[in-house]
Amino acid sequence: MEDFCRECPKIELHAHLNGSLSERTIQKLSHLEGAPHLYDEWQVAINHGQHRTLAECFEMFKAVHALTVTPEAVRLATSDVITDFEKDGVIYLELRSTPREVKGRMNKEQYVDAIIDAILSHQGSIVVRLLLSVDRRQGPAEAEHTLKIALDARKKHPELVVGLDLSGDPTAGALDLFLPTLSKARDQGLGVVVHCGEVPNNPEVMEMLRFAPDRLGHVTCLHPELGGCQQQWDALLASKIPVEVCLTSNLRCKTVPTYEKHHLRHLLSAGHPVALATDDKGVFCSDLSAEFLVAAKTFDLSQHDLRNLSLAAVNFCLAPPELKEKLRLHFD
Ligand code: 6MZ
Repeated sequence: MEDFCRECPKIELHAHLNGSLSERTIQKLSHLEGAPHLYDEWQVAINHGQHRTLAECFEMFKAVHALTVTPEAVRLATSDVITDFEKDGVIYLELRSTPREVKGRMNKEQYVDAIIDAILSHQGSIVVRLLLSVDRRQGPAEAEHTLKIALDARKKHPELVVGLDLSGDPTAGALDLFLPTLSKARDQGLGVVVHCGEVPNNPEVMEMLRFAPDRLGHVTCLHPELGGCQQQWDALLASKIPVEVCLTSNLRCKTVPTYEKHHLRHLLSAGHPVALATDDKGVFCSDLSAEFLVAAKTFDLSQHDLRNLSLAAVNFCLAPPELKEKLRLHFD
């Protein structure tokens, strides 16, 4: 089963760039920055993907952000992450990242250009697409700036920049602040994906479902057994919006108590569209094959079930029909 999970073609739809850096990449970046102590600090902080609260997970991102501070570092990080996913059998990757400015070293446009540069210069067969993330800790003006960067980048690389993501600390900000920007993105033909219900928040969840993004991330606290309520869960199932499921991330952030109690069980039994994803493979010490294996072991899935799950994720890619057709051929 382990070999099957690795060899099965996979579609990764929920991966944050800075959360996805491997130990080797962190080591290279700390050398590049001339600051080996940053690698040591990261090693102590990561402690092999130990379980920590969601708030502590967000502290981890600071340790990584201290290393991706120049266009050169961002290029290296992106290039390594793409290679990691390709080695893991991922044939299509939607990578997302929050444009970041580092005073005196790079602005947000240069940050995004560096990612695009790395994607374009990657030699391999994996197809990579980019979404820009709006961080909930930001305000509406910054969200608008991110949308502008996405639209400008799409003008230059129409196939490559495919959407906007709303992510960041789920206890910060309010959906209302960002809905105008997300609506504009949709009107401009960008895909919109939204982190939903990582912490219990009934009014916001219902508002997100009404907004109907292309995909929802996590939906952790919607089921009545996980801090949600029947009304929310029923609304999710009725919406048929595909869910990006991040098993290990949810477990390690302690938003689900065990794999067995993960809401994937209920999503599968309802036949709801789902795509397994890593979220932050570096921070949670996982990869997509490992997520497949956990799903198989926990929910008693056969190789046939896993193949179908992986193939179904093609339907939810922010990609044109011709590309989806090409991806499906890998499964034959
Ligand atoms: C919400 C998350 C996240 O954008 O700097 N991020 N947002 N929930 C999660 N679940 C654990 N994991 C990552 O990658 C890191 C950023 O992605 C978001 C956070 O805003 C984090 O700072 P980038 O490439």
